Amino acid sequence: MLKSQPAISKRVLLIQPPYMRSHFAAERYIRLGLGYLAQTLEQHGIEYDVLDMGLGYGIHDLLGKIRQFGPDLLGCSMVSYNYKAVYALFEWVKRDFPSIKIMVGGPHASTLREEVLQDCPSIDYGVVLEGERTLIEFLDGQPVQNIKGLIYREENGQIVFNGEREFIANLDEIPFPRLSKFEFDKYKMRYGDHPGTVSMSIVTSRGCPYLCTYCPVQAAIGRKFRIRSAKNVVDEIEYWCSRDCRRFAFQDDNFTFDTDRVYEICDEIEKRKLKIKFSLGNGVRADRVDYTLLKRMKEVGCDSISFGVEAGNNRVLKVLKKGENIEAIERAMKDACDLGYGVRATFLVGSPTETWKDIEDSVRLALKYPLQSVGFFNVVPFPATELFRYIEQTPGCYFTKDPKVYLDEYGNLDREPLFVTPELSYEDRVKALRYTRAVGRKVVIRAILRRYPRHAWLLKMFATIYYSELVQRNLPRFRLYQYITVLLKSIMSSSTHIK
Ligand code: B12
Ligand code: SF4
Repeated sequence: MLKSQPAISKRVLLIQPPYMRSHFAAERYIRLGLGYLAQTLEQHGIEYDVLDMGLGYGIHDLLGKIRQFGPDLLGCSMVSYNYKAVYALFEWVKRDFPSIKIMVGGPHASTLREEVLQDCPSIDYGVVLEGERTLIEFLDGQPVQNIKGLIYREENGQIVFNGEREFIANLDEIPFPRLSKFEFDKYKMRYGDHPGTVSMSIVTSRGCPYLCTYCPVQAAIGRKFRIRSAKNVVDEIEYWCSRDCRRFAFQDDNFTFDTDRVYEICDEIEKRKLKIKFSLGNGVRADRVDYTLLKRMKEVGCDSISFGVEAGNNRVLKVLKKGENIEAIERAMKDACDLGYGVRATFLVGSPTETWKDIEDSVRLALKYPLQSVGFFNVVPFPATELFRYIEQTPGCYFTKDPKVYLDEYGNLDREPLFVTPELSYEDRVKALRYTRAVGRKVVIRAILRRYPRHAWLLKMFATIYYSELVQRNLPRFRLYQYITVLLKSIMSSSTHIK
């Protein structure tokens, strides 16, 4: 257990930057990384506040908050997307409040490490991987050179990384987020099956032991798989039920890796008579579920599930080191559809060695089962992945853009290939992305028509316009589009999906 210490006099402002350019702008997600840090500060009696700029706050709101709260440390959680705008935000803060120290953590700092401080002189500290213990040691006044997980600048300007710290082995030891300083009401759903309540995200494990070549998760939170016990997880669910939440989203990278634990979680939900709905939207591995487990999860409220399929045949799955085969994937997709789940499948388009024929296999699979939606994603090579190194080192492969540029932009780069391989030219990649987007539209329109057959022609017309290239290319940055997207998503996910 992290030892509780006497109150530390430093004041901390935790922020999540805004992501106004992406379609995530309209959706209000509670940031669990910040939530965990906030709870740890609370446990240690440290004065802190939170500003989630994703709720529509701009630089002037941030400066106002700093003026009013007077923090010594600004702690910011960052993904790489949009990082240049976030660096600009820090420069602004430093101009107006030069004595504030700025610390960044999250996937961007964990992946790019020292480079982050090199590129942005306004950042004083970086934190790699889990932040709870590093932050507390820092606030406790321990010498910076002794704090594992910390990146800092020496007086001569040299940037030093102290090396990774050991992972927290037992996640039950850290308190789950209670979000007392978050503007909780602002995350309430406007539509969906429980409008007026918050759809609560929960993370029940950290890390993933697999070695998929394209995956940024290992760099972001580590390979060592660690869990919270079923009791601890359901304590959190029960806590949120007491605050009126009824819908939950498990955001784990590999929720079903330990299947015994999943059964225990189901039993515990049932034992405590919790009437909830939950989704597994973050890509479950098909080889870590079977019919019995899917059925059990369904019985206690799981109604939608997303499979990270990635490719339509065993050859490409092998190249991606996915560690599962297409037979297992098909079986899981079929079982989930038969059980009445809202099923989503996600694919990569243009993986190393992938050809048109392989892409046709993905398309065939996407159209084979009554899926609720399908995502075909432009492959983004993240630094620190095997895929990134493959493109750097393989003859005939090259990046079409400087990674530093596309990492800032990729949230909106689903039309522009970021690398080329000998098997698939740039032009073919553009065509493949357009083609698979059309398949994605077809799957969603089919799902809408299955759900609402009586309004078929009207819905088909609306969906055809909404999913058209013209709308999808030009309108996502507008508020109205973003609201319609949220509405559409919640309509699609708000029924019980019984066939
Ligand atoms: C859930 C999730 C989302 C959800 C968030 C919903 C929610 N309620 O939280 C949604 C769907 C909104 C989302 C969106 C996006 N996501 Co996302 N997401 C995740 C996921 C699966 C889990 C994040 C999480 O909650 N982890 C649990 C918490 C406890 O861990 P944590 O956030 O990492 O925080 C810990 C440490 O990082 C550190 N830390 C974090 N911040 C700070 C700050 C300070 C000051 C300190 C000291 C420490 C610290 O301490 C925390 C506690 O230990 C991760 C995968 C992963 N494992 O990281 C991808 C991941 C973070 N997402 C990613 C991406 C790319 C995106 C998008 C850009 C996608 C897109 N194409 O637009 C958007 C960005 C929008 C945004 N503002 O974040 C990438 C980031 C890669 C990178 N290097 O930048 C990841 C790694 C996965 C992936 N497959 O690509 N995401
Ligand atoms: S893609 Fe999924 S299974 Fe593969 S390493 Fe990443 S989180 Fe793990």
